[in-house]
Amino acid sequence: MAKAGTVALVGRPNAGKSTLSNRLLGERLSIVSDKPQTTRHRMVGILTRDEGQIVFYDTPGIHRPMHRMNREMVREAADALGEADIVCLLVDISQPFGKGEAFLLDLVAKAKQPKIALLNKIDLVKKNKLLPILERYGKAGIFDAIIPISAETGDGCEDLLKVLWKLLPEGEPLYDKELLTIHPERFLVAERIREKILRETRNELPFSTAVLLERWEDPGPEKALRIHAALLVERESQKKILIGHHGDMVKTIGTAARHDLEEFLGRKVFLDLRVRTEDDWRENPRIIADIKRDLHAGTTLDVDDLAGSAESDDAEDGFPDLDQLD
Ligand SMILES: Nc1nc2c(ncn2[C@@H]2O[C@H](COP(=O)(O)OP(=O)(O)OP(=O)(O)O)[C@@H](O)[C@H]2O)c(=O)[nH]1
Ligand SMILES: [Mg+2]
Repeated sequence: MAKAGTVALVGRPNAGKSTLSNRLLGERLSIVSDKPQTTRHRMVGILTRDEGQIVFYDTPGIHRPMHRMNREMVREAADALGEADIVCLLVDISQPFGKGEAFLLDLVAKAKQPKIALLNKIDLVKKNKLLPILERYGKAGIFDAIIPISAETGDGCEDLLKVLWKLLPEGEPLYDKELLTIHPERFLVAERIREKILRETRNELPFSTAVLLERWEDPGPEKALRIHAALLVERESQKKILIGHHGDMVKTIGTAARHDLEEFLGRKVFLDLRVRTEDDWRENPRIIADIKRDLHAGTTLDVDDLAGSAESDDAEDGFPDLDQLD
C-alpha cells in the first residue's frame, strides 16, 4: 500500500525551510529571502509520487515574538509541529550553535512523532566542521535520522525523501494527486510581490511590510490580468523609503514583481502598487485577519480554527517560554 502523511519543516528563521520545501516540491511555492522571518504562515505543499503522498508544512521561523503578528507566526509553526506525522528540524550549520538552537532542540524533543534533524547548508561548511555537529545532534538521542543536506544544491534531499517514505504511515493520499498546494493563487501572488520588497529593502522595512490584494480584475484571457495591491507599512517615514526618490523603489519592486507574476500566471499582468501607512498594523487583528483570509479563501481549511488557536496565550498551553530566544 502507498504511504501518505504530513511532514513539518521547523526551525529558526533563515534555516532554509522554504528553500527546502521548494526543492522537495520541485516548484517555487514559498518565497525565500536572506532576511529572517520571511515566511509568515504555514505553507502547505503537496508532493505526490509512485511511493505515495507527502504533505509538507513549511512554517515560519521560531523566534521571540515582539508583535501580535509574530506571536501568530510562532503559533502557526508550533501548531504544524504538533499536528504533523513527522517533524523535521532544520538547522543552519553555517551558524554557531546558540541559545536559539538549544531552544529548538528542546522544543522538538517534546514532540511525540518521529523526528529528523536536517543539517542544512553543508555547501557552506568544510567537511571537518560537520562531524562535531553530527555528534551534538546524535547525542540529543531523539532523532530517527540525522541527515546533512543542502537545500540550495539539492545535496542529500533524495536521501531525505527515502527516509520520509520509510517513516510515513500507509494510507490513501490526503489530497488530489494533481494538487501542489491548497492556497489560492491570490495569496501566492501577494507573497511573490512581498518577496520583491524583501529583496529591495533593509533594516526594519522587511519586517513591517505586508501586501494586501485590493482588486483583481480578469477581463478575459486575451487581455492583461489587472492586479491592484496595497503595500502596507507602519510609519510615514517607511512609506517614503518604500516609494523611493521619484518613486524609484516602488517602481523597481513593481517591475520585478510583474515579470515574476507573468511567468507564474502565464499571461500578461498589469500591476498597480500603492504604498499605504497603517499605524502599527502588526498589532492590528483586523489587518492580520485580512491577510489570512487570502491564505485560505475558498479552501477546506477551517480558518476559524486557525484564528482561534492564534488567540491563545503562550503560557496557557505548555508552549515553552519564548523570551528565552533572541
Ligand atoms: N548556501 C546555502 N544557502 C541556503 C541554503 N538553504 C537556504 N539558503 C539561503 O538561506 C536564506 C534563507 O532561506 P529561506 O529558505 O528563506 O529560510 P527559511 O528557514 O524559510 O526562513 P524564514 O521563512 O525566515 O523562517 C536564503 O538566502 C537562502 O537562499 C543552503 O543549503 N545553502
Ligand atoms: Mg521561510
